[in-house]
Amino acid sequence: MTADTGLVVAGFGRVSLVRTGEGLLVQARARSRRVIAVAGDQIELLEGGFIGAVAPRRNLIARTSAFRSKLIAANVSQLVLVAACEPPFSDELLCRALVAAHRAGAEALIALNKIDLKAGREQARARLAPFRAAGVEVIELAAMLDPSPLADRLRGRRSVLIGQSGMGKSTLLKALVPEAEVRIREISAFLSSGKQSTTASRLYAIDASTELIDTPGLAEFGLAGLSTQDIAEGFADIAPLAAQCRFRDCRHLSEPGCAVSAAAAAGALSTRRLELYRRIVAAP
Ligand SMILES: Nc1nc2c(ncn2[C@@H]2O[C@H](COP(=O)(O)OP(=O)(O)OP(=O)(O)O)[C@@H](O)[C@H]2O)c(=O)[nH]1
Ligand SMILES: [Mg+2]
Ligand SMILES: [Zn+2]
Repeated sequence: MTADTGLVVAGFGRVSLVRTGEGLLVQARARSRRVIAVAGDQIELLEGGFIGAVAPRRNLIARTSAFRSKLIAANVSQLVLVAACEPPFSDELLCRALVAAHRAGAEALIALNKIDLKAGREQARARLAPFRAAGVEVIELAAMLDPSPLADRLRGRRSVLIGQSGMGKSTLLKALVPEAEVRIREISAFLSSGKQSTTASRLYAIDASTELIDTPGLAEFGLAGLSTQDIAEGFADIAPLAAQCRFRDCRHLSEPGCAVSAAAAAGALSTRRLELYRRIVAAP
């Protein structure tokens, strides 16, 4: 048997849509129930349309509850967290995705979309101010008018669009991917052909070295399994303060000598950031 390698463009359970080395799109099926591939996975493609093995991952973005884990994408270089002026977005969800990005060793930035909408714009900016203060890059744009502010930031990377439903992820994708309609139709045909859910992530090429993954809107981003320390490290403003806490295992809840609590009390750390950190620690 000859083994070729392929890139998973969309995966659902045991079935995946795979781009072969020659650039063809083929459907492939895992032989084992234990093999689950997701967009961004490199797989071994066997004769007969079978998936041999999933190559070791550089990283895996997944959201995890106490009951199950949902794969979002594999081997990504950055997360683009899409928020919008309208409808309102959850800053807690953004925090959670930033923790996941940090944990995965991926870069992350926030794209504030629909900046053409005056309603909600100042409120959205205010909600993002604590993120900017923490050093998170925020790009403002209107996907429908001009997606170019994001284009530069994507070049040469594999990025995954993450955000709540209605934020404009797919609109961004359509504006950034050449021949997007054709590419979307190819993948949609596959996803609707079998029993596969239409809620899989989908990978698109912008150019030879630039890829963008569209994902279904999410309302929750569970971080079950992450320790308090893991979560603190995902907060770029809290992590450096933690080194100055009296106790090395300080959770920054109500411990004496906590430098994080002190910074918030002194106004050096946004109280909203601390509140979100504590909320996530309480129920990761
Ligand atoms: N005014 C305005 N509307 C936009 C912009 N970008 C997207 N929209 C609209 O926002 C709505 C939602 O956009 P989608 O791209 O479908 O959002 P999504 O994030 O992919 O949503 P899900 O697939 O449900 O997760 C659509 O009606 C878009 O036309 C923008 O820059 N300005
Ligand atoms: Mg969409
Ligand atoms: Zn502390």
